[in-house]
Amino acid sequence: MTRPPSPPSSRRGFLTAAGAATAALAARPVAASQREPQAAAATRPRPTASQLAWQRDELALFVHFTVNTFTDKEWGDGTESSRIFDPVRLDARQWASVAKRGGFRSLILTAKHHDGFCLWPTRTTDHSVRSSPWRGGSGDLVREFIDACRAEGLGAGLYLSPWDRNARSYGQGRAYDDFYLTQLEELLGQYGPLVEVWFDGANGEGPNGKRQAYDWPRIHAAVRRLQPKAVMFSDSGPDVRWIGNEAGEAGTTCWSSVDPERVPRPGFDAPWVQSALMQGDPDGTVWRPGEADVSIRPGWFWHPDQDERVRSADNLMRLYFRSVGRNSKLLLNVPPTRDGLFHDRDVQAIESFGAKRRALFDRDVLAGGRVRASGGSAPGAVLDADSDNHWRAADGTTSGWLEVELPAPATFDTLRLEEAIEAGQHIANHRVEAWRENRWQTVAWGTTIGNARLHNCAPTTASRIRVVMEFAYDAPALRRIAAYHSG
Ligand code: FUL
Repeated sequence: MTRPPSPPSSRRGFLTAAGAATAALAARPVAASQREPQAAAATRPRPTASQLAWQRDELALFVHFTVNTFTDKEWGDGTESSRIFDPVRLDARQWASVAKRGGFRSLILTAKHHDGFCLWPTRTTDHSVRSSPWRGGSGDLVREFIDACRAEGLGAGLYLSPWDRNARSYGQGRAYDDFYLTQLEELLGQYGPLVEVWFDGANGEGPNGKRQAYDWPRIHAAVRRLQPKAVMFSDSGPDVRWIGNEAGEAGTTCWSSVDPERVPRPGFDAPWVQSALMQGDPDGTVWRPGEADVSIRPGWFWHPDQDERVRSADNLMRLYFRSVGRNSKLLLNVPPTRDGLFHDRDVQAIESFGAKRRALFDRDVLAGGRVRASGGSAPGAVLDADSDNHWRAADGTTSGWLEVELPAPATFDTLRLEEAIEAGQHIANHRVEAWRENRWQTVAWGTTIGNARLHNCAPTTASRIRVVMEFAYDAPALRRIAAYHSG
């Protein structure tokens, strides 16, 4: 969520460095005595059905495409001619089928970026595909995109930049609000159900040198009215929050609850914003899980000189561990080329990322084990991948453990834990131990779990492993414990 005047690259660099420092701090174990729960258990926030489904999808693909693709820029200034937009081989079905093969469950398209060029034939301006040579001026890229997502059974989302460097009314208050709302209503009303609406925080000057104060309450109300099941993304939600950096990394401690006062609106800047977004707040009053957006290339848009700088599949696996594996959702940007297709290198990286993930998580070595727990109900549910059931410690407890005993020793180097977050996120620390040399040895540990927590650990062979949770804000509940071997 880059904001002017900082150029995107410098902000990204700053955030990455700061992220490392935050992660180091957060890695310290939380002493139970230092954190007393402030929200009573019954009032702790919990996800809506849409927020839960959104997070369980884990992976979404971002598609940045506009006149910038043809001018080799990251931010257009709004003076670009529509005539330059001509992606002669454009095929949104390629985008969706690559996404599908890579294991992504939805795609989000920049229907309008800061330059104001609209990828659908809007009634609000001539600055759109209608005045471009593409499809003879009769194309609708949003329609093609949505049809392609549907054909693959994937969710579709749209990005409509509030900052518009082309619109004459930008910066004039109500006149631009009306213009923006009409665009939003076209997008939300004409293309069927959307899973996500993406609001960028950038708020620069328009063609008349003025800045617009966006009417967020009106914007949010329109989305709720027209797309009640879609989640709204921005720095400050209301449904899902930016993770605080463009490196695709959640904090090693990451709560889905937040204190809404700390980041009150999109584009808000203050020294605490990054850590508030990366880590969330265990005492937060609002459920607002994090989305980690990052590009597969250095830029958000395609630039010919970045074809050699596409992230590798291993790099994407690392990102997966640092986003999805830290209770966040990964939104990975893949920018189409001037042809309107993903570049071969990007396609290869996405497909091989998909293959690597499938191979790593193919066989849970704990399957078939026996589970005992410190108390509570249904411990065996944590080994059942096909069930939505979960183990929950007895009411009133704020700690617990689960032990899995296998018929024969198994080797693993990767762990996946899932908290049953339907009733909120409560677990503040956890440790995974293996019984070796006649004692429990810690193989991995951390703070929050949330929707998913992934750990790499040294290759370990054992027939008994246990997960210990020393402090939770309410009875700990786990949906899944799984272990895998990458070898
Ligand atoms: C930022 C924008 O300025 C970038 O161009 C990009 O769209 C990124 C995802 O968000 O705020």
